[in-house]
Amino acid sequence: GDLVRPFAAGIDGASGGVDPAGVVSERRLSDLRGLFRDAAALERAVGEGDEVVYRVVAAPVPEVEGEVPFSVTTIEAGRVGDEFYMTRGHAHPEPQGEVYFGLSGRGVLLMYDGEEVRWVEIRPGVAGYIPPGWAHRTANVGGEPFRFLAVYPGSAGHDYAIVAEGGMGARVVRSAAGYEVVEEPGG
Ligand code: PAN
Ligand code: ZN
Repeated sequence: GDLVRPFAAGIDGASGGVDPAGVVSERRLSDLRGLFRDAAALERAVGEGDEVVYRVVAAPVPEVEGEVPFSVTTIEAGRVGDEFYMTRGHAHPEPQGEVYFGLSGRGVLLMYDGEEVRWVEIRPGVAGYIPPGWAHRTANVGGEPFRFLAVYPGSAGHDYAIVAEGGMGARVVRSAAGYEVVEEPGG
């Protein structure tokens, strides 16, 4: 098919905007059922307004082989029980790497290869590297929106079932120090 023509996109770290933008997607609390440990707290929060947990604004680059799609994710500040607001999480079924780059706020990039859990903190100016084959999820561990740029191969695909069913091997929860990453089988 036709490849995209050269272009530049504005990346607004204060709003999470991408200009020009392609697909924009939003995930609410009700889209995250089954992912947080405290299911009752999640249902209460759904009943109290079902707020948007995160939004992804993609640049207009198609997800096809050869292209390199990129997008900005904004995760709002908040928790379900003790667990910080987070993305659904997925793996790339064509094992290919991905780069995240922090734009604003503070988050944890959690990675899981099915056995080992690894995590890195992402702040503005920090790039996180996700190696091929590692499932990944981000959580906002700060008090303001957490934003990052994601860049990945267009042929990577997205497998959400692997995380929905098998978890990430750990949870990102509030602690006296601010947050901690707690390893938990099936978590
Ligand atoms: C990111 C994620 C984005 C939202 O662009 O897709 O942060 O997370 P979920 O896709 O798990 O809902 C990325 O990793 N793309 O490959
Ligand atoms: Zn990814």
